[in-house]
Amino acid sequence: MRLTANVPLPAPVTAPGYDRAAQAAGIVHIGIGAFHRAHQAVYTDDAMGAGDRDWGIVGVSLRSGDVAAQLNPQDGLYTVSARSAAKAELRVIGAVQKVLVAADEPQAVIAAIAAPTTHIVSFTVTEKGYLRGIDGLLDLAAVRGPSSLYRFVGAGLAARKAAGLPGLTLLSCDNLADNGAALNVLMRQYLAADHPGLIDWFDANCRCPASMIDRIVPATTEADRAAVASVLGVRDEGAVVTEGFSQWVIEDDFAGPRPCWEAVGAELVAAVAPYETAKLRMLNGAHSALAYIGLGHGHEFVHQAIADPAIRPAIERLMLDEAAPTIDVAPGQDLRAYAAALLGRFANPALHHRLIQIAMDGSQKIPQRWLETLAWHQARGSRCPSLEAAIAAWIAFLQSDHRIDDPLADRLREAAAGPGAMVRLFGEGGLIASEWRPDPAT
Ligand code: CS2
Repeated sequence: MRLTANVPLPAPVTAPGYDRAAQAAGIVHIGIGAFHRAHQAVYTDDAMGAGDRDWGIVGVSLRSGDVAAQLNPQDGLYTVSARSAAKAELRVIGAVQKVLVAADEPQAVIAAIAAPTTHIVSFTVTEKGYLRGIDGLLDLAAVRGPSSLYRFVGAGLAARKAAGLPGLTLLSCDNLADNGAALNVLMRQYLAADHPGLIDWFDANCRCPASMIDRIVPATTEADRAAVASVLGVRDEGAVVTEGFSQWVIEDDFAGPRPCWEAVGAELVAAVAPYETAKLRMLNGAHSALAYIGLGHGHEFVHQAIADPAIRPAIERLMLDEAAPTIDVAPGQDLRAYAAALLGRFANPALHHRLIQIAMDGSQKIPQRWLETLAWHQARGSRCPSLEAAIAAWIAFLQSDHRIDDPLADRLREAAAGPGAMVRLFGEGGLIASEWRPDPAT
């Protein structure tokens, strides 16, 4: 038996506290992976539970039918398990109404974006999903391909304009530097190529707020699904497992209505940059360093790598001595406390967060996680021994027998082989655009 709206839930499991069937869909979310289900969908479920209405989510997968096959037979329902060493809290989330697979039903995706009830299109498509070339600009060949969010959003916006409907908020929830402005620039580049008549309307009617999103969400395993089934009494193919911690800081710049997320823990602020930069350079920067250094030491999980006395001090230095000084903090933002909290989160033994999951797509992650910090120090004549060790560990990873899961995999392997790898990767005209220049002797 599967989890559905008709299955009674056992007492410790929290159920949606509102009439799901009565809610209109106000959000289309593109890239409905585990991260969205454990983070933004939970805030939206909480907002509807607190009395806000009509923020149902239509999820979209661009290509894979996996999440649709998990959630559609379950009426969109799934569980979130928040795990620490001490406890696991289980709740059922009701915010997702259905999942569309864009490759199979492109018109349904465009119709959802163009629906009068839709006010927000949000994204968790990962760094590579924005289809930027090495120069950071939109890869115009890739945007015409099957993994392109742009075609669907462009067609949906064109339909809204033609119908005289209001514009939309396009909300990036990915770990890009200045994600809102980045999406805005890329979207305008796409419109200039395929819908030039839409640009003025887009500028006048749409908004792309920045956001900092934070919750550690390892890929769900079969053991996780079995543990959830043992509590629920039925199978939940869409189950996600995460930590107790969750944070969302959003630039308060919306084109129209939005859920009252601030009533349920999100922070709506004028400027996200201090939080986003701290998160990218400290949390994600440490994560990627733990991944490559940890794998080099034979570890499998984040909690093992951070417990290793040969690794932990370098990670502390990376956060406090290398990343923290580069951040222009907001009033009241305490980076020492932030680093201490991050060390505690990384140590969570109940999460089983695989280093190899974090190691994927290094070419897309390393610029905002490491290179901006390195460049800041280089401009001031200081060095970053921990980040330099992390770079060396990445190169060793590229030279190793590990499968390289990265859109630039073949070119990275080639560039990393043999002496001079640093310069081929990060030097003038190298594979990774960088303001930081490695020592030519390396
Ligand atoms: C991780 C992130 O996989 C990765 O690259 O660094 O997914 C990280 O777990 C999240 O950003 C935490 O909010």
